[in-house]
Amino acid sequence: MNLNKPFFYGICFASVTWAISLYLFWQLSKSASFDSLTPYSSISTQQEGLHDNSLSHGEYEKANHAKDNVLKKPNHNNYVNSEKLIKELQVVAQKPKGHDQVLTDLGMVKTLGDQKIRDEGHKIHAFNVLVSNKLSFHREIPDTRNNLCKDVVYSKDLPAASIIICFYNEHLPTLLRTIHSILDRTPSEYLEEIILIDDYSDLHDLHSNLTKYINENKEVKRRVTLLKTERREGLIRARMFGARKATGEALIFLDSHIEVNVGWIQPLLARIKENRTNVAIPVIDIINADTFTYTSSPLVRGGFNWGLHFKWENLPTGTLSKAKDFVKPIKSPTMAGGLFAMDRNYFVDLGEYDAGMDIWGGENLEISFRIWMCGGRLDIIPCSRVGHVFRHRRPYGDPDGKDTMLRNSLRVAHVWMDDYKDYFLQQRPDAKGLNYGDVTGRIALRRRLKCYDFDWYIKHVYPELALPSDNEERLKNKWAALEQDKFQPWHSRKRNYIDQYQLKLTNTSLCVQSNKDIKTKGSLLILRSCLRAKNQLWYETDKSELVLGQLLCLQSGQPSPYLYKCHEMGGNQEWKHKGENKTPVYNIAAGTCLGVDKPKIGAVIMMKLCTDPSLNMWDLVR
Ligand code: UD2
Ligand code: MN
Repeated sequence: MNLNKPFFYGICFASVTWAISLYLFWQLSKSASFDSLTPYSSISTQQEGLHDNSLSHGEYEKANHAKDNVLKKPNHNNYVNSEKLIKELQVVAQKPKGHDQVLTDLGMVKTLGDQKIRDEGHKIHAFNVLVSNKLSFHREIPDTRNNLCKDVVYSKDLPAASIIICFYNEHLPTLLRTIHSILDRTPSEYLEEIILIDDYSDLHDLHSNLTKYINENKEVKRRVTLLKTERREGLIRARMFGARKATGEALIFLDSHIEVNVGWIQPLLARIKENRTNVAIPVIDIINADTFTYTSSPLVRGGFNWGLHFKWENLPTGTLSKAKDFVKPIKSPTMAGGLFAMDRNYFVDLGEYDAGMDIWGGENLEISFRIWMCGGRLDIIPCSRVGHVFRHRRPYGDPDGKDTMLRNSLRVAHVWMDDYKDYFLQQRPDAKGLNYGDVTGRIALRRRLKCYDFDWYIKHVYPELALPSDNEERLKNKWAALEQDKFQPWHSRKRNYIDQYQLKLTNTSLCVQSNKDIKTKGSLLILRSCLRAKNQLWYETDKSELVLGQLLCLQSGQPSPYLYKCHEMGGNQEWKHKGENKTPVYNIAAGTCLGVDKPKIGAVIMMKLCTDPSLNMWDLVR
């Protein structure tokens, strides 16, 4: 880069000043933002806020049918059972010291080089590699188990596990953090081995760098076996490939971008030891894809809809009525797919996976139906917690461009669902005529295992599932059973405003205003002459959101921020400033600041490097 020296020193000076001022600011505001890791912190004010990505209920249903489906985060709003007990028992996780400061600072884009790493990382991995690159492989995460879990004593005599992790083009530091979290938090007597399966990744140097890392680290080398498939198999066959090499008594499947929490493995293994046909799922905590903050997930269970998309749902009424219910296994009709523990021989006896399935999707419902219908059971284990990076989109597809989720789901429907498959086919008319390959082997398996039929599964395992044929009365009862419609005190919870001001560009009389009406989602922001009007009045919440006219939140975007429904999940709606005049306004997820190209009326507000003080300093006009 051709930078002249004064300019370069100027940038350095500005970054240092900016970093110091942010640090001071966060020191001051630490206590105010401290509870952002508690389960109650992400409770939205409205029912619509329920689901991830600020979708309304209708939009959520639509998104569930969207072709490019990704696994969505479980949402804290799903808490419905015995509020008081939950408050007492559910963790208020303590953040490791300095947690927030470290994370926000790491996300800051300080140079054009940072920007490039961030943007390219987003394209390939769909998460913030800039932050992940800088985090320790051994970082501390909050212990999100409830207090009762901490007192449970498990037998020492537990089966040892082979951990199977397949990956395609995974971000190396994130994968290494996955591995180290396992090595750091798993007593060695329970860890038979970690088997990594590189599913024919084509990312430059990934395989060789990983091989080198393993060879250079004794402890890693002793525990980890790295395999590579001979062609891109997809996660289903790649997992089977790994599982067949495993020697541990138990198998634990994990994704390649996770961090296991304290004491995660014992409750899973203990559950398998009770009965070899028990399949155990940890609670999947949330690692924010924008910031890598680790937060606790609520106790919810797995369900599905008739588009055969997995969904999180409320626990049935009464599931959490006594304290001990918070450590007991929770029956789950389905699993999300990525993280579960199972006896190895039972996995084989039950027919592994459907090897006719490609790349991604559907295998989680297939194995869930198969477990329940063929004599096993599936439970979520509240005392085992594993964090997973939930992405907003899947950054890869099928090499031939097929919709593998649809094809795989068709196989599920034809093998396992009997007449109920018609509901799926009605939902997905585009599945008609699609070649789903040969399923005779899987039908023979079902016969050999003498499995119950799908009607049994619906009636005994998932009676709460709404059927398209249900009348209004029956639907109401089913929803009531899941407490979906009951009074939920937090729905009336007000957003907590802590400040209000106009954002005026320093040394001008121009303020940030919505380009369109303040009710318009997606509206950009522009500079206008300052006027004490609703479309210039920002309300700051205790979650560091900026809500224009108490309606929509300011959300970072590329290249410009815009107004969007408040999702209360932080990240792209989380803004930091010094609380006084001449402050940058920094977005946590973007790592950049509010700024403009020129200080003139009509200039569009953009996300800019925080290091250019002339066009990104703001006065807070209260
Ligand atoms: C969820 C599951 C995931 C899987 C999927 C449905 C969790 C936390 N994750 O989606 O495990 O069950 O639903 O199929 O429950 N991979 C390969 N080869 C490929 C594609 C993916 O090895 O061709 C790896 C990938 O690197 C990752 C794992 O498979 O480690 C799961 O993929 P994902 O993270 O994209 O899936 P996710 O979490 O959206
Ligand atoms: Mn994943």
